[in-house]
Amino acid sequence: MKKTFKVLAITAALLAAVTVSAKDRNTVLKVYNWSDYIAEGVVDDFEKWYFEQTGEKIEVIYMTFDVNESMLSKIENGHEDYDVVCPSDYIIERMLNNKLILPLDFSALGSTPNYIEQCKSPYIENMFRQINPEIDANEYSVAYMWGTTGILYNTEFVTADEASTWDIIRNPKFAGKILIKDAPRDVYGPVLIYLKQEELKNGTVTLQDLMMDSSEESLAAVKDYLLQVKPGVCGWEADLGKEQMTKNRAYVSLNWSGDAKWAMEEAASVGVNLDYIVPEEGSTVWFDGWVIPKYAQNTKAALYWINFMCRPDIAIRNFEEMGYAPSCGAPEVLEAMIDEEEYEPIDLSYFFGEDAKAVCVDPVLFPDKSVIDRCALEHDWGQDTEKLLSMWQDVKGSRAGVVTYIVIALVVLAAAVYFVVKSSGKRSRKSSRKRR
Ligand code: N2P
Repeated sequence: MKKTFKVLAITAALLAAVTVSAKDRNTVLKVYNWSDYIAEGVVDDFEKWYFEQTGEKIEVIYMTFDVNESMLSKIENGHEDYDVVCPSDYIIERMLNNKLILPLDFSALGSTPNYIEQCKSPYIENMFRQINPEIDANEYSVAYMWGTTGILYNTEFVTADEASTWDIIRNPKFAGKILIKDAPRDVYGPVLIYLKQEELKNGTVTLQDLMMDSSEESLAAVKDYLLQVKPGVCGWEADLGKEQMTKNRAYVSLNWSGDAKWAMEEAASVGVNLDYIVPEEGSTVWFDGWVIPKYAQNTKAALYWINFMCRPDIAIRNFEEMGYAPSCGAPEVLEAMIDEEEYEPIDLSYFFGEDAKAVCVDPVLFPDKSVIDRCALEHDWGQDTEKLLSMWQDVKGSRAGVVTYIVIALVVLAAAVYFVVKSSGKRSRKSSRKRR
């Protein structure tokens, strides 16, 4: 999303939020999505399409977040009345556990085509079943985008060998040129996988075990590792990192595959070469899915929104502008991904079905099965999430904290000196007037 568009969208959302209370809630749809996660014009097109389908007017209030946990807190603690939100897998799991989301009633679509059904991919359905072993997340959520977590790197300064291990993020050779995603779980997972690589190899732990591991010992080990990483980090970023990479301001970025894809294309257009690897030790695979929170007030329009996002042409538009892989397994989506001049054939039958045994698709977005097999799904930690968030603050905040205190102390000191000098100046002027 272009910056000006983003500013306009935020301003419009704020203005709309102020006036919404006066409006009939059935004519308003409150969408809460990740930033940089929808193509320009799609929101307007939804409003038109909704009217065509239902004969009812709808105004979308589109709001964005950058961090899963802050989005969740607005709903969990703030009971905000968003109608449709887009959390990641482990947050969907938590929302299911805490009964924060409503089951989807597809019959409410009436005679409108059901694009959700047409979009189904066997892989996505299966992974969604794994989100929560007791409740089938497919009945509560529809995947939007998905991907892996890996290393985006500048091929002029970094070799594929160097980028194929998570150890690269503390490699002193790249100090000052390393970006880390400001997403605690997506950093914790890969670091723990790296630290436990021997145990993974000899089979004493599995990737799945590590995704559930919130033990004090593992939290301390990851914290210790991240404190070694920190001196080389030039930014903990939610969205800006991809652009920094295209401008050569950083050479290594722990990032999501979709940001990597966007950055690789932008960079290529200005002569910068970037590539993306899922390190050999293993990683996480993530899915963001639409859900209707229990405090929603317009569940009908929310369902229509989810359906519209699955319409293949909309899924393709969102992918083409944002770079993230759509979770829609429709043949039109596969067709749009194929580029025989650019990519080698890979087996994507796991995602698109038997016809996709050898298709020329970008492996950054749709990795072949061997990469998927070394990636695991994150799981909710329940109460222990707090421990992770506080560890994350400690790691990111410690040095900045000291610097902040020093700056504050200097400002206070300077102000004190200024007032002392000023008042002694006044006193001496007064006494010299008296003397005259
Ligand atoms: C895009 C956010 C992507 C979220 N700005 C990945 N889980």
